[in-house]
Amino acid sequence: MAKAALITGITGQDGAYLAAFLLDKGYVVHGMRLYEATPNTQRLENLLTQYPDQFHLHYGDMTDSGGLYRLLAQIKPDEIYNLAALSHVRVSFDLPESAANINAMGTLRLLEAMRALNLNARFYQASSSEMFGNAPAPQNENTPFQPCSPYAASKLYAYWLVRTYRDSYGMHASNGILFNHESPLRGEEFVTRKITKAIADLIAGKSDVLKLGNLEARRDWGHARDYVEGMWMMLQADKPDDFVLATGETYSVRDFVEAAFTCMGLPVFWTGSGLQEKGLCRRTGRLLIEIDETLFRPAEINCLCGDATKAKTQLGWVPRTDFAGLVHEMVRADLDEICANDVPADVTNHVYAAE
Ligand code: NAP
Ligand code: F7E
Repeated sequence: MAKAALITGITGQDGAYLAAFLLDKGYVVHGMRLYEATPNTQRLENLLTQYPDQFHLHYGDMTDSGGLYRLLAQIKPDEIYNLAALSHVRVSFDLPESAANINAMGTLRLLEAMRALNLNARFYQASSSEMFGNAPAPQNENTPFQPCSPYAASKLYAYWLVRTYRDSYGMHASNGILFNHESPLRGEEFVTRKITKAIADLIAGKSDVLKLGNLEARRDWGHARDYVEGMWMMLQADKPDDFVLATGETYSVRDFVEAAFTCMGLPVFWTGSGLQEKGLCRRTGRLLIEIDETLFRPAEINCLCGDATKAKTQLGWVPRTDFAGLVHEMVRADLDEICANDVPADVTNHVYAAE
């Protein structure tokens, strides 16, 4: 019989990639979505059409214990992937109680529902490299955690709960400590997608200047497609455990900006410093990037760079997409989308010729 998986946070970036991956493997996939007056299922439309009998959506909320309990009782999944979260670090400073309620208490509610139902499902927890804070790089499973945002603190609570429930109740519950992973489906409020979308908008004449915060922060950026495979691998292992998934390479936001603009034939040069710094097109002198003080965070993580040796040796996981490939795929996807709609053919031709 086909395995059944429940994915919380199905409408997010990882939810879409993981659903596609599991459906392709023959799973029956149940996705939990928030109730929204205007449905938020754009990332899933193709899958819903392609797998009408295999893919099902249900309302649910990580802050609603009864709903979670009833959903688990109804579906009785073999595997649970807990991806739901208030996942934006900057926003977690504005809504710290929501971050704790959804990310920390929500995980507790889900684990308690499993326990109350005596559900023998395998459990994946979306833990995060943010939990390392400014601990020295490279970070791995043995690096001490130093969370420095409400988001990271909430994720650390959930991380320890998973370990506690695994040790106390014998649950097959694993933490994936994932470093940043991006894709054309990344939310537009995260820096990589903000940049690639801005380039497409700029080329289409829909926007002018891209405003960014801290250009020096360094992140270990991989592709979401590779990382959802790692999530699945963790649940196929005989024993539950905790694994870092990362590429092992780190780049600054500035590096990402330069790579993305260069992809489209718009090489950047920088002038000025601090809040007065600006990025101009090296060919035309056109103003492309400005710094916006409001986009800085109350506390920043300077450098994340993961060591995924454990996942590579024990699970056989490998990230397949490198930084250049990721940047190119994201820029191209945003451009394709905007060019399909409303960019004059001469602009489109010019842009693709520059690739
Ligand atoms: P995302 O795009 O922000 O998706 C988050 C999902 O959670 C969305 O489907 C969202 O629903 C849902 N959600 C928010 N509040 C909820 C609630 N109260 N009840 C139920 N669902 C709720 O995040 P992602 O990038 O796919 O990441 C997936 C998970 O991995 C998250 O837990 C994130 O914290 C973690 N993570 C991500 C990364 C990364 O680089 N992407 C790295 C490490 C860990 P709406 O769409 O309706 O808002
Ligand atoms: O920021 C800097 C910002 O919001 C990356 C989440 O998926 O990964 C993600 O968290 C860096 C930060 O991602 C802007 O200060 C500069 O240093 O894209 P981000 P994040 O905070 O790393 C981790 C692993 C998760 O777990 C999270 O859920 O970019 N930055 N200028 C900016 N960031 C944003 N968003 N917008 C800017 O304009």
